[in-house]
Amino acid sequence: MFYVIIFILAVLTNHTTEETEDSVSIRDEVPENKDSCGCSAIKRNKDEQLRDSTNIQDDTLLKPDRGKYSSAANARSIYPRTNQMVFIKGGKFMMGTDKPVFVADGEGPAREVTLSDFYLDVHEVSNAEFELFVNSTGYRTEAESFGDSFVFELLLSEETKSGITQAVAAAPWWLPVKGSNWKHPEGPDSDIKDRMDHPVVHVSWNDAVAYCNWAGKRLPTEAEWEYACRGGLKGRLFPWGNKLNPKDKHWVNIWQGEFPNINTAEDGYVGTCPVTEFPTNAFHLHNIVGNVWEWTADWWNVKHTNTPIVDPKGPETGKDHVKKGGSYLCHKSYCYRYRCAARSQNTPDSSAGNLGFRCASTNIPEYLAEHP
Ligand SMILES: *[C@@H]1O[C@H](CO)[C@@H](O)[C@H](O)[C@H]1NC(C)=O
Ligand SMILES: [Ca+2]
Ligand SMILES: [Ca+2]
Repeated sequence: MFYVIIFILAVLTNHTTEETEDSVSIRDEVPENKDSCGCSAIKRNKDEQLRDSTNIQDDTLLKPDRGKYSSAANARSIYPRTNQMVFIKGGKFMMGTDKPVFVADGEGPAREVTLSDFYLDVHEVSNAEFELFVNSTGYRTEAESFGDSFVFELLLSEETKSGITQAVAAAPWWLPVKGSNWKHPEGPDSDIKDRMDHPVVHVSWNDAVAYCNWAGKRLPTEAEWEYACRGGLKGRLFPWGNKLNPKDKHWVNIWQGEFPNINTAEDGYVGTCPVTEFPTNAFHLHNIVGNVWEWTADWWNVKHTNTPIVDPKGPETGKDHVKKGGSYLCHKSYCYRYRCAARSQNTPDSSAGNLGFRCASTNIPEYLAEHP
């Protein structure tokens, strides 16, 4: 009886002004066994894998002299540039939620966070931008050094699939594919020629940090990322509100159909989409949820106090880094993590075909200020 009343109340409020995150989660049921997307299962096992020792990164690449590389970051490219940043005025917001969908992920409690002003990339970093970085630095990603990366099974050719014997136990749809990296997202028989404007994938946290340093930027903190995701809205699930498809439109690149076997791609994309696709939120950000997961600077932990905090940077140290936003593989039944409060984690050297990043900055790099 109790539940019936709540249900009716929820339906009645459906057509009033937008509900809060709390009221939505009562009506909008999520299956109980939904924690099984394997979002964080795709990790390198350091004991079993050896990096190709002839390709150890030059440490100076990871901590470059910013001035040295920033002009290269503004070099000409035959591709449309996607490195624009938007100014985000700091302020106070509620980070996390008191109605977590995945309690074990540390989505709660809702806590007051105050942030200083910052800048954030309008788009996920694209293949074209990443190629510019590699062209001017000779950088080699960790997936290239390790010789493999994780790819979602349905995206692989039969030939590539036939050569694979292991899978990820917790998430058998993820396969470690030899020769897959940012230039060959689904293995050696694939390339990025027709998706230079798609987000770069198969980049580790370490790769993302190297890129952002080169561009005179840095990774956003988790708090900055979430504040940006919420776009000034209070207590909403998504960057645009609480309904997934307002105006009967698709607002995000996720999975439609039945995970993990049938992707109907009603939103137009089975895999990644161009970084400029889908409507922006109020802060002018594209694909802040969906398309690809985005690395943040913070180490992962799941215990938060609700003491108000200013410019939090996460734990001092840890094993995994926080990633936010979900990806084109997320479906509500398995990975309802395309919500601003949702989070997941991976080791700093892990990479996969649905994990990318965007950069933040405290001050806008000079080359971008000069060329708005
Ligand atoms: C990187 O260099 C290659 C080879 O010179 C060139 O074909 C490509 O267009 C460059 N990429 C970008 C993004 O400028
Ligand atoms: Ca899709
Ligand atoms: Ca994204």
